Amino acid sequence: MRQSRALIPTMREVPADAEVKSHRLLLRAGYIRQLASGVYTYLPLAQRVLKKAMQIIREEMDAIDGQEITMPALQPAELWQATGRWDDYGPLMMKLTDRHGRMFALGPTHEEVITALVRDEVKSYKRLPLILYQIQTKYRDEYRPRFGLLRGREFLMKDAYSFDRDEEGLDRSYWAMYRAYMRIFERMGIEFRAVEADAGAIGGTHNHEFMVLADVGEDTIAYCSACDYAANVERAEVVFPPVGQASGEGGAADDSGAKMEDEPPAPLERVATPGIRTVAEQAAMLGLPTSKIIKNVVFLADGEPVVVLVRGDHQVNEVKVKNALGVRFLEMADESRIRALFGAGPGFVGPIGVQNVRIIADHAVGALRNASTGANEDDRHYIGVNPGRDFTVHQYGDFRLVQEGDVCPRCGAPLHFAQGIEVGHVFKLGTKYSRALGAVYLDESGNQREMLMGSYGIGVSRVIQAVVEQSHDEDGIIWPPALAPFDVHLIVVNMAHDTQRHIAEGLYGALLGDGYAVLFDDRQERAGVKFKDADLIGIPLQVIVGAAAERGEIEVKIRRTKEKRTVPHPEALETIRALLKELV
Ligand code: 9G3
Repeated sequence: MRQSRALIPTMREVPADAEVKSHRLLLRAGYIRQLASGVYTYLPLAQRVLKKAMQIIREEMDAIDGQEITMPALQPAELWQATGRWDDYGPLMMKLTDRHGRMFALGPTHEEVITALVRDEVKSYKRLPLILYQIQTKYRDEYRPRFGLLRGREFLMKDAYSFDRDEEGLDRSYWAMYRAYMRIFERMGIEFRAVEADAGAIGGTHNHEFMVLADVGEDTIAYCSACDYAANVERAEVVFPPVGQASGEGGAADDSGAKMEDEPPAPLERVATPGIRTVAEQAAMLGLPTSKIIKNVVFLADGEPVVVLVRGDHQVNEVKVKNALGVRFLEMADESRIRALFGAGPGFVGPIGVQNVRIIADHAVGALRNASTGANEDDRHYIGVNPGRDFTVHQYGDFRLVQEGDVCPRCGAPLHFAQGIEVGHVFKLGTKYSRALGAVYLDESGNQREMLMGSYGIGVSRVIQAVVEQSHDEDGIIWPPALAPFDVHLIVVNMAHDTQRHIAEGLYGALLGDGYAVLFDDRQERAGVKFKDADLIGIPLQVIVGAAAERGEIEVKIRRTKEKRTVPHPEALETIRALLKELV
């Protein structure tokens, strides 16, 4: 492609609203342009990257007998009403009415559509297992679209769905898809981790997310230093009692290291704590470590009030709470509701003397002795609080987020933490949709049975920006060769110079003849502009034809390492071919 003809509108300055590096780089390097909030046009360079990503995905889906289809984005409301999900997503689901007044969703995902299709077209066990997939635009009206393609309102997803006879069949499909995802992300040249993910209310152990490790990732993953355990912190289990402690609720030691149960229980006492706003202030005023503060977080679980108790140095894990309560909606109670329930503001809530509110507590709270918590009166707290004696807990459980210092639930080694961008997610769905929509098959004996489903997504437009986030430097993007828009960036320093132009044209023709994709910077631009643009665009290998061409020499530069080599022109092609084999 001759760059003098290409639409690659590079920019020096960047719009202020681009908060992350990868978003800024895709704008500056002329890959994308925003049409509206969370809605982007993929310009030619991005289109070429997407095409390579989709090619890798298609090859790996086809390799496990996935069959590609394309489903509509316009989805009748009736389908979503049949599965009860029409109102589950509120304003996140984009809805429209057609000219006859019929309601439609702009498809955010396709479980309903695919299940209805297979229900109507597949009746016999002979047709199973079946894996269908598509690469298609999805619509989700994010409240605050941000970070460019990482959280858009219209985005490209590969979504696949498997249909099996039974659990064993689903298991085979699930792990075949899992292994295909491993191959896809390896082939893309991405540094990623597959992590256990929250299974939501439908539960089940098999549910993995594929995370691109990057500091701006919105997900936090916990991974083990010794074994291959890795989990989204939303799901990561907390080992209780901490490894090496006595068993049972009384086994925890506070952060002073003293064993809890050694302390004789002190009398319960109400103290004045004027103006306390935070756990830290409460601990400081009462001369206690934060681990001896009992934090009370008030939720409405499907509208019912629940107070969750965790230690002051821990965080509530809302996903674990929601799953344990088995509710559809879990939201924080607002201050007016808290006052109505407890007679005090959020910082002064406590479990003592509380009626008609469900009280659940993280295991670590049960091990506390002589702790402090809210007295359900503004500017008042209790000290000498002892769970069991002073208040009852309806349910103990693992309700906190793992954090630094926690150990691996599999092998006990220390956990490490990293930020990740979710680019893939594989789910076992079971019969959730086949039951709701009646997708059944007849087995060998003519018995009618529900199909078992899995659903498997890759954020295709998201993954290309995640790669940029993970792979760039101060000069611009550094594409892994598998995704680069071109293999070679051929740059002529001075197109008005006959020798340079002649040598470049020769190399261009030869490389195209070899089947390489070449971006040929033939513009009448200053050399500095060309070099800056090349580093910004991020093609893995630059071939520079400049003044040295007079001496029969050209220069090659490896974008990732910035290593430069001067090569005699006659050997240029061989060197470039060898380097491309090394890089690709
Ligand atoms: C909706 C809206 C947003 C949604 C969903 C439904 C996420 C929804 C979960 C999934 C599950 C899998 C197939 C590919 C892999 C992920 N956000 N999810 O179901 F109506 Cl507005 O999409 N779907």
